[in-house]
Amino acid sequence: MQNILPINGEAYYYPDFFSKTASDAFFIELQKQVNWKQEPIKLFGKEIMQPRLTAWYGDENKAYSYSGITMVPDAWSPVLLQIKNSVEAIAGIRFTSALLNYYRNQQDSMGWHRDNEKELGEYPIIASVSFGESREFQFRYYSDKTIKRALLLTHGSLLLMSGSTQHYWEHALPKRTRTMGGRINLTFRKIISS
Ligand SMILES: O=C(O)CCC(=O)C(=O)O
Ligand SMILES: [Mn+2]
Repeated sequence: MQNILPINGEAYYYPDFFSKTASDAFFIELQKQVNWKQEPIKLFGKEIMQPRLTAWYGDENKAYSYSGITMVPDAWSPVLLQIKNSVEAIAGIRFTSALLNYYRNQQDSMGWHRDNEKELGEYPIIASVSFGESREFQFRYYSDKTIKRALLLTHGSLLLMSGSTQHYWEHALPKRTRTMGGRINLTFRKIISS
Protein backbone atom coordinates (compact mmCIF):
# COMPACT_ATOMS: atom_id res chain seq x y z
CA MET A 1 0.00 0.00 0.00
CA GLN A 2 1.44 3.35 -1.01
CA ASN A 3 1.29 6.41 1.21
CA ILE A 4 -0.29 9.33 -0.66
CA LEU A 5 1.41 11.94 1.55
CA PRO A 6 5.07 12.80 0.84
CA ILE A 7 5.97 13.88 4.40
CA ASN A 8 4.69 13.94 7.97
CA GLY A 9 1.56 11.89 7.68
CA GLU A 10 0.00 8.75 6.29
CA ALA A 11 -2.96 8.34 3.95
CA TYR A 12 -3.80 5.09 2.21
CA TYR A 13 -6.41 4.72 -0.50
CA TYR A 14 -8.41 1.56 -1.29
CA PRO A 15 -10.49 2.33 -4.39
CA ASP A 16 -12.66 -0.82 -4.46
CA PHE A 17 -12.97 -1.54 -0.79
CA PHE A 18 -16.67 -2.40 -1.20
CA SER A 19 -18.08 -4.04 -4.35
CA LYS A 20 -20.26 -2.00 -6.70
CA THR A 21 -23.32 -4.07 -5.76
CA ALA A 22 -22.76 -3.60 -2.04
CA SER A 23 -22.00 0.09 -2.50
CA ASP A 24 -25.16 0.71 -4.55
CA ALA A 25 -27.23 -0.86 -1.77
CA PHE A 26 -25.41 1.06 0.99
CA PHE A 27 -25.95 4.36 -0.79
CA ILE A 28 -29.71 3.82 -1.18
CA GLU A 29 -30.16 2.59 2.35
CA LEU A 30 -28.13 5.36 3.96
CA GLN A 31 -29.80 8.06 1.91
CA LYS A 32 -33.21 6.81 3.05
CA GLN A 33 -32.56 5.74 6.57
CA VAL A 34 -30.09 8.21 8.09
CA ASN A 35 -31.37 11.06 10.20
CA TRP A 36 -29.87 13.76 7.89
CA LYS A 37 -29.87 17.35 9.11
CA GLN A 38 -28.47 20.63 7.94
CA GLU A 39 -26.69 22.09 10.96
CA PRO A 40 -25.56 25.63 11.60
CA ILE A 41 -21.84 26.23 11.97
CA LYS A 42 -19.90 29.14 13.45
CA LEU A 43 -17.51 30.65 10.93
CA PHE A 44 -15.49 33.68 12.03
CA GLY A 45 -18.10 34.34 14.74
CA LYS A 46 -21.01 34.24 12.31
CA GLU A 47 -23.62 31.50 12.20
CA ILE A 48 -24.26 30.01 8.76
CA MET A 49 -25.74 26.72 7.57
CA GLN A 50 -23.30 23.97 6.60
CA PRO A 51 -23.15 23.37 2.83
CA ARG A 52 -24.11 19.67 3.20
CA LEU A 53 -26.25 17.41 5.40
CA THR A 54 -24.72 15.60 8.35
CA ALA A 55 -25.46 12.98 10.96
CA TRP A 56 -23.54 11.69 13.93
CA TYR A 57 -23.62 8.06 15.04
CA GLY A 58 -21.74 6.31 17.76
CA ASP A 59 -21.45 4.48 21.03
CA GLU A 60 -23.53 5.96 23.81
CA ASN A 61 -21.95 8.70 25.92
CA LYS A 62 -19.55 9.79 23.21
CA ALA A 63 -20.62 13.36 22.55
CA TYR A 64 -18.34 15.24 20.22
CA SER A 65 -17.63 18.88 19.46
CA TYR A 66 -17.08 19.59 15.81
CA SER A 67 -16.44 23.06 14.38
CA GLY A 68 -18.19 24.77 17.28
CA ILE A 69 -21.21 22.46 17.48
CA THR A 70 -21.68 19.63 19.97
CA MET A 71 -23.31 16.54 18.55
CA VAL A 72 -25.00 13.79 20.55
CA PRO A 73 -24.79 10.52 18.64
CA ASP A 74 -27.65 8.43 17.33
CA ALA A 75 -27.33 4.69 17.98
CA TRP A 76 -25.60 2.54 15.33
CA SER A 77 -27.96 0.98 12.79
CA PRO A 78 -27.38 -2.54 11.35
CA VAL A 79 -26.08 -1.15 8.04
CA LEU A 80 -23.67 1.20 9.79
CA LEU A 81 -22.42 -1.65 11.98
CA GLN A 82 -21.85 -3.77 8.90
CA ILE A 83 -19.74 -1.04 7.25
CA LYS A 84 -17.95 -0.30 10.53
CA ASN A 85 -16.99 -3.98 10.98
CA SER A 86 -15.45 -4.14 7.50
CA VAL A 87 -13.47 -0.98 8.06
CA GLU A 88 -12.27 -2.03 11.52
CA ALA A 89 -10.89 -5.26 10.08
CA ILE A 90 -8.49 -3.37 7.83
CA ALA A 91 -7.77 -0.43 10.16
CA GLY A 92 -7.01 -2.77 13.04
CA ILE A 93 -8.81 -0.63 15.62
CA ARG A 94 -12.33 -0.24 16.99
CA PHE A 95 -14.12 2.98 16.14
CA THR A 96 -16.49 4.63 18.61
CA SER A 97 -18.15 7.11 16.28
CA ALA A 98 -18.91 8.16 12.74
CA LEU A 99 -19.62 11.51 11.20
CA LEU A 100 -21.78 11.11 8.10
CA ASN A 101 -21.83 13.70 5.34
CA TYR A 102 -24.33 13.88 2.52
CA TYR A 103 -23.26 16.10 -0.39
CA ARG A 104 -26.54 16.51 -2.28
CA ASN A 105 -24.91 17.85 -5.45
CA GLN A 106 -21.79 19.64 -6.73
CA GLN A 107 -22.57 22.73 -4.66
CA ASP A 108 -22.24 20.91 -1.35
CA SER A 109 -18.75 20.91 0.10
CA MET A 110 -16.47 20.84 3.14
CA GLY A 111 -13.91 23.55 3.80
CA TRP A 112 -10.26 23.20 4.83
CA HIS A 113 -9.84 21.66 8.26
CA ARG A 114 -7.92 19.12 10.29
CA ASP A 115 -9.60 16.41 12.32
CA ASN A 116 -7.53 17.29 15.36
CA GLU A 117 -10.12 17.61 18.11
CA LYS A 118 -8.52 16.63 21.39
CA GLU A 119 -11.10 13.85 21.95
CA LEU A 120 -9.45 11.97 19.06
CA GLY A 121 -6.10 11.76 20.83
CA GLU A 122 -2.64 12.70 19.60
CA TYR A 123 -2.59 10.54 16.46
CA PRO A 124 -6.15 10.15 15.17
CA ILE A 125 -6.96 7.21 12.90
CA ILE A 126 -9.75 8.16 10.55
CA ALA A 127 -11.42 5.80 8.10
CA SER A 128 -13.36 7.59 5.38
CA VAL A 129 -15.80 5.61 3.24
CA SER A 130 -17.51 7.04 0.14
CA PHE A 131 -20.63 6.05 -1.79
CA GLY A 132 -22.27 7.69 -4.78
CA GLU A 133 -20.75 10.35 -7.00
CA SER A 134 -16.93 10.51 -7.12
CA ARG A 135 -15.59 13.72 -5.60
CA GLU A 136 -12.13 15.21 -5.41
CA PHE A 137 -10.58 15.19 -1.95
CA GLN A 138 -7.71 17.63 -1.41
CA PHE A 139 -4.83 17.73 1.06
CA ARG A 140 -2.61 20.72 1.70
CA TYR A 141 0.34 21.07 4.00
CA TYR A 142 -0.61 23.25 6.95
CA SER A 143 2.59 25.31 7.22
CA ASP A 144 3.21 25.61 3.46
CA LYS A 145 -0.11 25.69 1.67
CA THR A 146 1.55 25.40 -1.75
CA ILE A 147 2.27 21.71 -1.02
CA LYS A 148 -0.84 19.83 -2.15
CA ARG A 149 -2.13 16.39 -2.99
CA ALA A 150 -5.52 15.44 -4.43
CA LEU A 151 -7.37 12.23 -5.11
CA LEU A 152 -10.72 11.16 -6.42
CA LEU A 153 -12.80 9.34 -3.82
CA THR A 154 -14.88 6.89 -5.80
CA HIS A 155 -18.01 4.81 -5.08
CA GLY A 156 -17.13 2.10 -2.53
CA SER A 157 -13.70 3.51 -1.69
CA LEU A 158 -11.89 3.76 1.64
CA LEU A 159 -9.32 6.39 2.65
CA LEU A 160 -7.37 5.69 5.84
CA MET A 161 -5.58 8.60 7.53
CA SER A 162 -3.21 7.99 10.41
CA GLY A 163 0.09 8.93 12.03
CA SER A 164 0.68 12.67 12.24
CA THR A 165 -1.56 13.52 9.25
CA GLN A 166 -3.93 15.64 11.33
CA HIS A 167 -1.02 17.68 12.73
CA TYR A 168 0.56 18.59 9.41
CA TRP A 169 -2.13 18.31 6.72
CA GLU A 170 -5.48 19.98 6.18
CA HIS A 171 -8.10 18.48 3.91
CA ALA A 172 -11.17 19.70 2.06
CA LEU A 173 -13.86 18.61 -0.36
CA PRO A 174 -14.40 21.56 -2.70
CA LYS A 175 -17.48 22.59 -4.63
CA ARG A 176 -17.50 21.76 -8.32
CA THR A 177 -19.08 23.46 -11.33
CA ARG A 178 -20.03 20.32 -13.27
CA THR A 179 -23.47 18.92 -12.41
CA MET A 180 -23.13 15.98 -10.03
CA GLY A 181 -25.36 13.60 -8.13
CA GLY A 182 -25.28 12.84 -4.43
CA ARG A 183 -22.37 11.49 -2.44
CA ILE A 184 -22.45 9.98 1.04
CA ASN A 185 -19.27 9.91 3.10
CA LEU A 186 -18.76 8.23 6.47
CA THR A 187 -15.74 9.11 8.59
CA PHE A 188 -15.18 6.61 11.37
CA ARG A 189 -13.29 7.95 14.38
CA LYS A 190 -12.16 6.75 17.76
CA ILE A 191 -12.99 9.04 20.64
CA ILE A 192 -10.42 8.43 23.35
CA SER A 193 -11.64 10.93 25.95
CA SER A 194 -14.94 12.77 26.26
O1 LIG B 1 -16.41 14.03 2.55
C1 LIG B 1 -15.22 13.82 2.73
O2 LIG B 1 -14.58 13.03 2.02
C2 LIG B 1 -14.49 14.53 3.82
C3 LIG B 1 -15.17 14.44 5.14
C4 LIG B 1 -14.35 15.00 6.25
O3 LIG B 1 -13.28 15.51 6.07
C5 LIG B 1 -14.85 14.92 7.63
O4 LIG B 1 -15.95 14.41 7.85
O5 LIG B 1 -14.12 15.37 8.54
MN1 LIG C 1 -12.16 15.75 7.99
